Amino acid sequence: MEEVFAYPAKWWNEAVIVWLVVAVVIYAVTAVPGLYFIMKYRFKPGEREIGDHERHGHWGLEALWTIVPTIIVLVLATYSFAVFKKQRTVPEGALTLKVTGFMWGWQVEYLDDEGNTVKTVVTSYNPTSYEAPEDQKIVVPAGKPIKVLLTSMDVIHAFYVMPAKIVEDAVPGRITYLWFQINKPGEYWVFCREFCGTGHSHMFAKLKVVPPEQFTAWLKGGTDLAKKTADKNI
Ligand SMILES: [Cu+2]
Repeated sequence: MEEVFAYPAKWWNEAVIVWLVVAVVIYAVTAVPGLYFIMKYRFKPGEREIGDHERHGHWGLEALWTIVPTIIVLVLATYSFAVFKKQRTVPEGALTLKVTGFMWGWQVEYLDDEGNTVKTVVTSYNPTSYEAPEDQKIVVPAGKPIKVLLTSMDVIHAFYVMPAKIVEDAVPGRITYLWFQINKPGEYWVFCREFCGTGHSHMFAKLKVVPPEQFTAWLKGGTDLAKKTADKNI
């Protein structure tokens, strides 16, 4: 069985396939006969002129093309709502981060079970490079659900966790949330995805996904994550 890379990315990818297949099939069963009928019933001089427009209804056909699309719409709506529900329901045992956007960076607070901040990472604006210093990387454990509480200090930003394909607005004076889980350790991008000013295009951060033991060590104050990571060569 193929290992799942990230949630909710997995469900989006599936949803795209489902919608694409339905759309292509509907296109085929409507457009292809459509083209055929355009040719078959096109106007020919002397044919079907005045008084020659009798219409015959067909109840079976009418019922078919009312019932079948209704079923398709209901199935897609139910399926899509189930995906939406999964994407909005944070799994048990999630690690909680409080992320505050500002022009132009992110302040990431790691909260314990009581909601106290145990560690803070602040990313900064870097107009000249796409590298991030080690102490500005947002470190999270692999294979664990991460809940992100979002807000903003100034204007509306949006926290986009690219590998997990999830985004949510960070609005001043309000707390929004999202959750994600990435199973494969590595370094990934987080972007601001709401145009928030001249520094917007550089409002990115590196998300560093590490094995859970390494994460625990890092959270306990170990600032030697860079060294450990290099030693283990991941
Ligand atoms: Cu922003």
